[in-house]
Amino acid sequence: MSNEFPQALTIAGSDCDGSAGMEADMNTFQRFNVHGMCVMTACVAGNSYGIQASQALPTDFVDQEFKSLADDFKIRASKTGMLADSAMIETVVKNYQKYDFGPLVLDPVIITKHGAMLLEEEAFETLKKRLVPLATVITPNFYEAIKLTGIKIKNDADMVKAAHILQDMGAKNVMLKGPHKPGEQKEVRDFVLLEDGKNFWLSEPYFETNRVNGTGDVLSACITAEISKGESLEQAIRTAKKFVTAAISHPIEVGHKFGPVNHLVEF
Ligand code: PXL
Repeated sequence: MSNEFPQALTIAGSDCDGSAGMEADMNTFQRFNVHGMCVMTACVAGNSYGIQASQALPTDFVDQEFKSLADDFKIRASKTGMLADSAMIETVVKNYQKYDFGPLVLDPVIITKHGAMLLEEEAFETLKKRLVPLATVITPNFYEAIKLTGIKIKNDADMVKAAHILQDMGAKNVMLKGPHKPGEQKEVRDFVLLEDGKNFWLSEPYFETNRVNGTGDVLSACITAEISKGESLEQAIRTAKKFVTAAISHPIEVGHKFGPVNHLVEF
């Protein structure tokens, strides 16, 4: 077997309702014609009303997941999602440094849009010190950028400043997602700062909906899928922004409250 088909990895938690986490990542990998694999870090019991319970997996089991994949596959790009706690971050760092799993897309999953914590507070420092320096690209949302940089982000200049701080913390490239203010805005603007200093804004229309579960997961999974196929990071970021906008603006009817974005949207 030649093992050359594009292969991508998500290191993430499972969300049992399929809207976010590992399931959203795997759907997105498939949508972009990449063979997806997953190192599962945690399991979340949840639905469109919220999260009811979550459980981190034993780190020695996670070690074995990495080894099993490394022993057989040729993973060309990886992403992280929910990492739960410091011990899990350390496990991911150790394994990512041990094996060659390609560029790393770091989606710093901290809290859901509805306030459920997906990373323990004491793990922020571990994330900043140990994982951010390994990131090929970091894709924080507005709230996560505030948490990671410690600055108040009130305007475009603050977003630019935050992106530079994240780069100074060791992330090679930054895609910082702009705020969403229901009723107040016509577009969602993200700021991108690349390793060579090139920077630009990406803007797409704002679509008012409560079906946005998994938005960040789908965005970072799309970037991962595209770079696993050899696409440039800049083009992968541009594609991901367009795809997420399409996935949000063509909602599907599942669940009673906060539904998922449409992973299968025509694109
Ligand atoms: O979308 C963030 C996220 C990531 N990973 C898991 C989740 C969620 C949100 O619910 O459950 C496992």
